[in-house]
Amino acid sequence: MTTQLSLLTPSGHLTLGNLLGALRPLAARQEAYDTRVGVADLHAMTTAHDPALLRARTRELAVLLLACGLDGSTLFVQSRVPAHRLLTYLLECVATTGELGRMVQFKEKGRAEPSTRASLFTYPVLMAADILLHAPQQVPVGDDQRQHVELTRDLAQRFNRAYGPVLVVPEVVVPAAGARVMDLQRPTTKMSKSVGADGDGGVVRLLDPPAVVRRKVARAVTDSDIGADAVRSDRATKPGVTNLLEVLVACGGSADGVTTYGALKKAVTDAVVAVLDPVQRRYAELLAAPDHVDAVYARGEERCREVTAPVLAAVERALGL
Ligand code: AQP
Repeated sequence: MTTQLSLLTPSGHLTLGNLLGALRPLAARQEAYDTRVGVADLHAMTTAHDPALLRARTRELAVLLLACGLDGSTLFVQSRVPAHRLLTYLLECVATTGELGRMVQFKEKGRAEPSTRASLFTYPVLMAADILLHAPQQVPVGDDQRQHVELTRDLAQRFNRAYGPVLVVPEVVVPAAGARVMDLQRPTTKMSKSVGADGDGGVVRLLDPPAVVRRKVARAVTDSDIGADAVRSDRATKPGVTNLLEVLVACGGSADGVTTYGALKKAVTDAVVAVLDPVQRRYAELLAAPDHVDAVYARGEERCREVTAPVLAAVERALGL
């Protein structure tokens, strides 16, 4: 059975973008694939972090993955599968500082800062370890992560050439028109969970109550078009309206007969609230059943330790350890 793998970083509260772009497609395919979904807590430590907040966000994300219907998947918290950290160091012995220095995200996020953590520099290697340990044949990626998956392929190929054919070189696949939800206030930027509370008006969180969703959608940026055909998609000239239409359709609603921005926002609010409602109900039930959540993750982590151990052992052997 083909493996599909996805890790989500607990860098904030999950958003509607994470649900529509990642969790829902994963859940839809979880029976057809050996689906492994991880909470990437180690990835949330590449910039200054608060341990208590990291722990709380990790737990929230873990519970939300279940609430979003991923009960048919192998769920795990990355730090509880030590092979991820162990393989990272071994791959750092294959990666070069030159190629890591060329990673766009490192350049953008902090190369110039003397206080930049070394882990921000090496995190693409951790990501490579995440992927190579689980040996998926294909890795679906958005544009922002493509460079990191290319690095993963390079490291695997270099390793195999130098030390023997141990690692599965994954193919990069661009997911078929996956939903890409844009920020409601800055509709040319993707909706992101790490946007702080001050800029959070454009970000719909999975745990936002209906009144908050209504307020955020009501304030969503549109444009000053008041023509009879104002409600239409055009990413270049009407990014806000286009985003609302896409969210509406992705949430199962329809824009048929919708002619004003007010009516569009009402339809979007209703559709989003209807999608979030079962997630929020299930989340509340799971909060009352912490032992169940713990058992699911303990089982998933045990399985991950089992399936990753032979990969790590083969790498160690090949390297002469
Ligand atoms: N706006 C979005 N629309 C569609 N899909 C999205 N994803 C994220 N934002 C959108 C998908 O969710 C998964 C989360 O991966 P991640 O936790 O590694 O972080 P990310 O991709 O960088 O997502 P965020 O929410 O924007 O986090 P921060 O703010 O920490 O950078 C991925 O599958 C991603 O494609």
